[in-house]
Amino acid sequence: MLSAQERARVMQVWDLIAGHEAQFGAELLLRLFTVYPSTKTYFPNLGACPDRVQLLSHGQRMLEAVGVAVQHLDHLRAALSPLADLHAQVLRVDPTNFPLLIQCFQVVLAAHLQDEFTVEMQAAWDKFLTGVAVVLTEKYR
Ligand code: ZNH
Repeated sequence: MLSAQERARVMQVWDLIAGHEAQFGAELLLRLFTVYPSTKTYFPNLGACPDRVQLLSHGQRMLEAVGVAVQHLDHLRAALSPLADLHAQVLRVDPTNFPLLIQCFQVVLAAHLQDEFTVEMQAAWDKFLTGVAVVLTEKYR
């Protein structure tokens, strides 16, 4: 669980992203597909030749879900339950992909926010995203 200080840091970072979900999300996906090409196999419409409009639209949906998680830090499991069903039962994304996305997310944040994205913020954000990934992958069993 996140400490009060970690929560504050997660919120602080989210305030910098909010309103730019599509751009951050598109960059995240492009980075994920480029650095870890195997992740493209899950996105038949998007991975092969990433189209800017689709990257923005899927990126926005993904980041909006992250925003929902930020608003429900105490109830991640309940808030993300439908999304967990989708990833486990429909999309069947292998859980090993989540740490790859988390890593790319942090690089995108660092590239944008630079000195504003402090070591402490990265630590809090890593813990938060790992919590989200745990919820999204726990219905696989
Ligand atoms: Zn995911 C989808 C989120 C991870 C793959 N996703 C999705 C969506 C969302 C999300 C919101 C949409 C839904 C609807 O529409 O309903 N994800 C998310 C998050 C995360 C994720 C938050 C983390 C953090 N995913 C992921 C990964 C992968 C994926 C890692 C792989 C690699 N997803 C996916 C897919 C899809 C999704 C494939 C589908 C797409 C379409 O639709 O096309």
